[in-house]
Amino acid sequence: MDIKERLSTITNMLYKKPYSKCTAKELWKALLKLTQELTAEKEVIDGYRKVYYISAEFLIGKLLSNNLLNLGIYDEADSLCKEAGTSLAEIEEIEPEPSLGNGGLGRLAACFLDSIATLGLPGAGIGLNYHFGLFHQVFKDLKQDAEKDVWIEKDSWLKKTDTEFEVVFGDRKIKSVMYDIDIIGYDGGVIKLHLFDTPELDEKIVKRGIDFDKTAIEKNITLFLYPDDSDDEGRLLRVYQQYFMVSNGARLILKEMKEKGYDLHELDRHVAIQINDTHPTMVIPELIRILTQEEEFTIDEAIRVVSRTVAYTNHTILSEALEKWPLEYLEKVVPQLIPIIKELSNRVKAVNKDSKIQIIDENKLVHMAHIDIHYGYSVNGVAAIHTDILKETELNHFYKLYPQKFNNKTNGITFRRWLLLCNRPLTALLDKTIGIGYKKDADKLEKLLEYKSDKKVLDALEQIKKDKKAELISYIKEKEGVELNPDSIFDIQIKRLHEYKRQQMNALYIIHKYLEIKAGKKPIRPITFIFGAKAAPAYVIAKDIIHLILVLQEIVNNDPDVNKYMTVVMVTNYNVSYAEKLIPACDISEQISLASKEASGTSNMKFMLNGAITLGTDDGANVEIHDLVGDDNIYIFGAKSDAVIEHYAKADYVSKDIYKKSPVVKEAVDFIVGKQALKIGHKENLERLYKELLNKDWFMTLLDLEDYIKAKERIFADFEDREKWKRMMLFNIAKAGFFSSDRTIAEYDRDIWKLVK
Ligand code: 26V
Repeated sequence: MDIKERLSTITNMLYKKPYSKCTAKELWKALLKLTQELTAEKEVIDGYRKVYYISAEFLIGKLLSNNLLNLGIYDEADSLCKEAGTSLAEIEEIEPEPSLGNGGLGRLAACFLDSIATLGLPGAGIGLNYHFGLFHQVFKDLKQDAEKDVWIEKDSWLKKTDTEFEVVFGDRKIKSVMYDIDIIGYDGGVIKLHLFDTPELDEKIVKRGIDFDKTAIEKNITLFLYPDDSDDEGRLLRVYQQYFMVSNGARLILKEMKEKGYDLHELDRHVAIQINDTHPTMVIPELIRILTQEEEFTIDEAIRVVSRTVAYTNHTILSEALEKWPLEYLEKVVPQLIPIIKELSNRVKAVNKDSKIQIIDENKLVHMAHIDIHYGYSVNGVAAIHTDILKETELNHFYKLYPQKFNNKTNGITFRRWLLLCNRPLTALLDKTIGIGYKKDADKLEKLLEYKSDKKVLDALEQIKKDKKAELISYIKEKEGVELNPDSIFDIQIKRLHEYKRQQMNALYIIHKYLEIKAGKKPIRPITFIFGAKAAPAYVIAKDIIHLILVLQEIVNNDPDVNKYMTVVMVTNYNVSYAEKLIPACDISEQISLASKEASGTSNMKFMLNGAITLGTDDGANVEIHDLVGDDNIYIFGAKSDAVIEHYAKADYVSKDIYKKSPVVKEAVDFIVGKQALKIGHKENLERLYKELLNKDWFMTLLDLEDYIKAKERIFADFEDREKWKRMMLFNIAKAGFFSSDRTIAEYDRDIWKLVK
């Protein structure tokens, strides 16, 4: 039966009418059902050895278009929708976006599942089913406000399974139930994302915004991702969540081993467990506990087999983000793990007294990453420079102990979502010029270089960018009520809000430009500055930075002297679907983290693939982009990571000195607490941010500001050399193949998982 007939059968059954008479909402449900039926007919990839990717986040995005594409029926489904007077793009607006992640770490996990399924590798994801996700961002009074993000509807991709466990904590037991989401590979098989939840959850305990009783654990455990951890109750809840995730995960893995008739003593032969950052670390003591207490392993046997099964990925060098739990929290929440954790700690101490590598430190803090490194068989960073910094600086003591465990796996992105789906015109152009081979083998994108002097192709690239800008303009007009100029340069920074990513530096540039225009120095071409970012609700300065950007948006966009030349917009509730609209429309990709601090970045890769030019520091994967495209096709500025690391080591960075020395810097910083800003914004927020920049500036914004301003002037000027710019676009697209997550996953498999025999 073909797709058309099958859709008809479904709509007749559901709505007693043909698909051509259905509304967009009805078609969404019918296509969901059709996709689920087609998926059920496919085989779930299995094998002798399987990887379990355990992660607190899976930022999978909307799935309908992605699944239809990967099933090879996108175009057909789209034309059927058109017969009904709608389109897949329109239906996509109805589909809720699963809110199961925060930023790059979660999106990476999603790209990885897509590639695992596409490459036909036996694997699964294990995580939690947060009912209200991270949070839904709204702006009120020029400030971020957080609301619950309701994404689960009656008809959804989630399928309840009959897998149920009971998770035992020190002070309670909580029932669990497993939900599955099918992950469909591109022209490939199916794997499962297992999301654990509890039937005891009570959504009604969320009162105002995202407030709820943090002590009612069984009612709240899967309500939110990263609940506020500014107090003990919040931090304890995070430990409950983590143990809930790994205890269920461990049970599932062992259950599958047994069902396949494997001997648990051979766990390491059949299973690789990839620990995505430290959130799932407790899976190590938990597996050891189960094997010793329930499976008659000796402690030596259990430690040995588990250590050969788990591998750890580090995603940050920021010390405040490396989890350390007070032992007393763990004693309360998971007392059964305490003897194991102490045993693991004692074994380390027995052979090495170095305080830097201990699991339990002198303050009775348990260093989760240290458990992973001592008792895992692989430790990887996520970009070349990041892995080098881990080896040479942050984790140097561990590297000296276990050099063989350390390896790099430069991140990647799935080209299905970040090219084939979000930029269909560019995909069509590539198909026409270089053929379709790049869809299975991303390195083939390099063939595009043959067209570097082909006027038709270069003009087509420019036209696609224009069209994508036009689409974004109408979307932003509708969502944010802001009018953008189609002839302006689109300069975009979209990522979690964090001081090290330095959205505040971009804001200071905007102030600088605003003042220049006010003084009569007009830019050759108007510029549109776009931001998208959520700040953790307890991260005060991050929220102050959002406030500053929203204040600037008001000032700039309402100033008739200026708004012809520049516009600022911070989009509301930035998420995966917003990214899919922003990235293809971008001219300048802002990747301006303080060198050494951005482990990799992945939006830099998405932008590059869509023909945006990177303006960035020598950090994360920017370094590899730079190596690939060469000096002529990227704009790199600012202090290098070595210099930054040295500043920290010597503690010799004083932001006030730069402020005093540089009139340009001073003028921009002073604007934050000047009359104009205070008239619109809040004194408390603006003054706090001003003081932070002057007296601390831990992420060295002022250090790079002047250089950043120069680099921006250079890139804006070059935008006017249209021939040069189009060539740069082409170069970036052609060289992006390396960043396919298919390559990354093939490397994980080759070096760490070894799934293919
Ligand atoms: C988490 C937190 C949470 C509390 C507040 C401070 C803070 C700072 C950083 C983090 C980062 C957690 C790990 C993470 O998300 N890392 C990101 O992983 C991406 C995928 O590897 C990578 O591209 C990004 O560079 C990296 O920041």
